[in-house]
Amino acid sequence: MSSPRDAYWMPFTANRQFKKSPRLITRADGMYFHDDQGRQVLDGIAGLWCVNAGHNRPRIVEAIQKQAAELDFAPPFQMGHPKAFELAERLTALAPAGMGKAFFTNSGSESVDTALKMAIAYHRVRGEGARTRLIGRERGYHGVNFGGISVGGMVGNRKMFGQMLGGVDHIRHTHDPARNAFSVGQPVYGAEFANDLENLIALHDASTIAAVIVEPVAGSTGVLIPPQGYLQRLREICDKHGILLIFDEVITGFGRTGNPFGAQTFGVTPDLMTVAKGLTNGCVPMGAVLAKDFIYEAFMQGPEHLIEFFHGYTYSAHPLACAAALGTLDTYAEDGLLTRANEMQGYFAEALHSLKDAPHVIDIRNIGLVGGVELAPLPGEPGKRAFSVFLDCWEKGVLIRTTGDTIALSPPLIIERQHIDHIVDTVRGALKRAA
Ligand code: PXG
Ligand code: PLP
Repeated sequence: MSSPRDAYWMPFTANRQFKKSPRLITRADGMYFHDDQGRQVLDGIAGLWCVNAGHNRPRIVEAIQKQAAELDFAPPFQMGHPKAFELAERLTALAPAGMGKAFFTNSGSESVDTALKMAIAYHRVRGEGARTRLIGRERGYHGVNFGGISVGGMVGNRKMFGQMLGGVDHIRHTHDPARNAFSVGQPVYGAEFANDLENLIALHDASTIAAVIVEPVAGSTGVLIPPQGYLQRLREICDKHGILLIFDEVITGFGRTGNPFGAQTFGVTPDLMTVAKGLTNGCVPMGAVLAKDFIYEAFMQGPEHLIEFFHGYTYSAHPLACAAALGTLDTYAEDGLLTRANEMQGYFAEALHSLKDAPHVIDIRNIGLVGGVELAPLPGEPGKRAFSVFLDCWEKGVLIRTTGDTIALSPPLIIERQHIDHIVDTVRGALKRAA
């Protein structure tokens, strides 16, 4: 029987559970959502890791309103509009040195597939067309398009969808609770996981490998912080073998770890970087790929009237998205938000790790303003315990996120100490009530 809510096939949602007992958000402001029951709910996850400046920020709202009335759309192919160029300048100025080019997309998933295509094409335009292989990592999340799920490593996102891209291989993930459980910040053990890349090079030969893609901090899979020295080791191996290193910074971008990008927090510069989410504070869909200059330059050859890279989206650099992104970057700058996680991370870490003795907790992980609290699964029912904690927190007025049996927290970067206390106390209460 169809109900008024049956037509909407919801993404990454337990549709039947939701429709029996919907959670409808109607309004948001600052650190809070408001639901259709008139309740206020503290946002512990920045919407979905994206509303880094908090909700309903006036500069961004005004920028969008003004843009909608001024220029609704401009074709992005063989045409441009001023804000696209301005945004590319502003964005690359925040990026690590040498990453001077920005290509626009509409999401993290599109950014990932764009970066993978850039990597393969880059080698081809340089005469190394045999370098087509892509290397991802177990438990990686790189969005939901075919390229992204091929290099991704979350079984639920892959197993239903056939063969995916050929010529993809994976290194191991870095989660090692036996040695690293309850690490504060970067775990000590595990740089050697990066040596898996050497094994794959020995297996396939470097001359067949285009790129390696990893999240600096794996978010979606349950907040896995890179072990000390791990990303440096990956960089060294890529350099030694002429392989491009792609950082997927869709979650770590825009201040999450205490710097504009994770690359800066960890002191490792990739060749390509994918961003989305916080680029527009979640207000208008937008993503981007930031590229080192040498990658762009490699494409700039042949007759000048010819297109150099056969790729782009109808809505690449959409005027509304560019306006939202510029308003967002202004807001980040005015409020010092891209480094605020540095100031708050000590308090956040202490509060989070105070859950160590709460029921069911088997590991806690954190960096900047992102945290993971891993629970022992209910026997034979993976994910169920954490989902019950999620529902309990929602009832109590706090929005958290769970993936498997890990609770993920990634609050807006405007968070204050009392909000951190509120989130952690609510999670603690829910853990006490959980089966
Ligand atoms: N790469 C990474 C590292 C991401 O975290 C994407 C790509 C895809 O972005 P789009 O905009 O296409 O969704 C993401 C997105 C979760 C969760 O629960 C995380 C994401 C998306 C949905 C859920 O952790 N991250
Ligand atoms: N499908 C069809 C039939 C199209 O014409 C287009 C774009 O023109 C697309 C898909 C791709 O859409 P987008 O550029 O928004 O990704």
